[in-house]
Amino acid sequence: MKTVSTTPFQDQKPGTSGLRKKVPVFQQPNYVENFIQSVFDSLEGFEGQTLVIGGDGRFFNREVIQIAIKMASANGFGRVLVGQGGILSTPAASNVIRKNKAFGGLILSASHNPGGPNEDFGIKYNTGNGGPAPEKVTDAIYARSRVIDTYKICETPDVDLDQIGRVEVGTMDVEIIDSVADYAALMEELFDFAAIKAKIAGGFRLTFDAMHAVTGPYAKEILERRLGAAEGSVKNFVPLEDFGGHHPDPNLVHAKDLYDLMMSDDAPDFGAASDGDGDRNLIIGKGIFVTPSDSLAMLAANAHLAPAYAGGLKGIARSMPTSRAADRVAEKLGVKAYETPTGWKFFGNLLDAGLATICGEESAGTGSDHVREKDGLWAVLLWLNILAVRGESVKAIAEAHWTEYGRNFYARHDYEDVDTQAANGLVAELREKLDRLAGTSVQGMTIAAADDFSYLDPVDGSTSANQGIRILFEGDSRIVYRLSGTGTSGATLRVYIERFEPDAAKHDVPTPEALADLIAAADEIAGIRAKTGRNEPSVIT
Ligand code: VG1
Ligand code: CO
Repeated sequence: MKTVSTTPFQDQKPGTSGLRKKVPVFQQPNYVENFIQSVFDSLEGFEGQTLVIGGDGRFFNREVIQIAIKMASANGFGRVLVGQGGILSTPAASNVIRKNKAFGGLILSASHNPGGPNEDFGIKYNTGNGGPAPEKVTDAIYARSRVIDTYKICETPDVDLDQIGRVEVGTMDVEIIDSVADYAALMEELFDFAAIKAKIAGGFRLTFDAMHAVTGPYAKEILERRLGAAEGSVKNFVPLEDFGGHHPDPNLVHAKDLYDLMMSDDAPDFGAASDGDGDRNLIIGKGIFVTPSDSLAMLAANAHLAPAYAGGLKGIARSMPTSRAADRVAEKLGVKAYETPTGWKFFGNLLDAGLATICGEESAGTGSDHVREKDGLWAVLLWLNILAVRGESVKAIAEAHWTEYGRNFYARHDYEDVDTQAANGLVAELREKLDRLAGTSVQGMTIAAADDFSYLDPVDGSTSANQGIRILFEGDSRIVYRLSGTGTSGATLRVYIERFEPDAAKHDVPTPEALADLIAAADEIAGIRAKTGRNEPSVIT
């Protein structure tokens, strides 16, 4: 074991979901070591305890895992659990942490961002509940990273990550574990596999695009081997270091092939995809795309049809920019609805305290209290369970839902890689005029209220301010503006647009049409075109 002198970096501030940078940034001498040591220095009481390490298999994953193992040993962890080949999906890692009562875990991923020598990498620390470290921990990590002057590492040979079994690194045990087994077992506990299997055996066809990312092995095992989906139902199932050159982002832009197939005449009954690290989900029925916000609401409304949720939900939580469709379900179920800032770390306390059972974000993230991360395959399986029990199509279920609850038309417009100063200026100007907006009218609509979202955590009493600007119109339409905390170049402006339509006769209007006046209002209020120089968003989801 040795202690190495180092000099701090000033840019190791974790964002919405861990530290994310371009690979060459992480490859600077001591960059990875400094950050991992800053994590360890911010924790107390891990001597002799277990640390879980795994990643989404992207470029640089194996190198960082070797460093993390040697540093965990030098810092006094007693045992490290590593997914075989360095692979653990984010929800699977959360499960391994919980199941083994580990002290915490390091998840190596930049999620939906592209991978490769010049693309993105990320490191995230999760606590013993299996969830992303809360802000007080990430703030401490950042503070430490700015002054750190030494790190500890064992000078030992690399561990063979592909060989399941146990080895020693210094005095620490390293166990290479099956990446899929525990997760697949958990899914079998939650859902009615027999019902889904029978449905598939009866001719129900599904397709799942793993996007050459981490869910490939999980989806192959669960959907094809355990549930009997035809071989080939799971596409792009070999995790690649560069995701085949694509963005492993399951949206209508990057999973366009899937979308086109699902809209075609020979579409299967159900289509889905997940992202780089397996925590997101895209759900497309034959001829219908289900927006993530709607999917959250529909899953919550039907969750009782799956064994794990047969006893009902304790509460439903959504991130602030997520549409309010889920709130309407909570109201009907007579349970509480929670509104948190963007990022899964804010759901942890609600789940731990038993206040919420199902959580979701508009960014294709849904999950429950089974782990402390959002979970892509979980959402797919809950949908399949619901479809098996109801015996209706996705389209029929969605339309019936809208008829019952009304429809929240929804879209997110992303302006990527915008000049950072311009983006900050746009938000600053919005903040400055917030107090004067209420009562004014834009595109013929009256603004009822405007604020900058601040969250008071009901469990630990902490406050998180400046979490996004909300413009609420009379009639319950809404525009939200915020800057992304996961990008690695320039700034990304996200504009979230939502309109509630109670009238079932108007539910089949195309979304862009239903939102046209709000889209125009979003530009008028914030001056997006003028300030960013962009005439249209880079991505619409
Ligand atoms: C985005 C999404 C957010 C999600 C986060 C991590 O954050 O908007 O909802 O929790 O990514 O998702 P931001 O700050 O860029 O808007 V993932 O799949 O990285 O783990
Ligand atoms: Co992800």
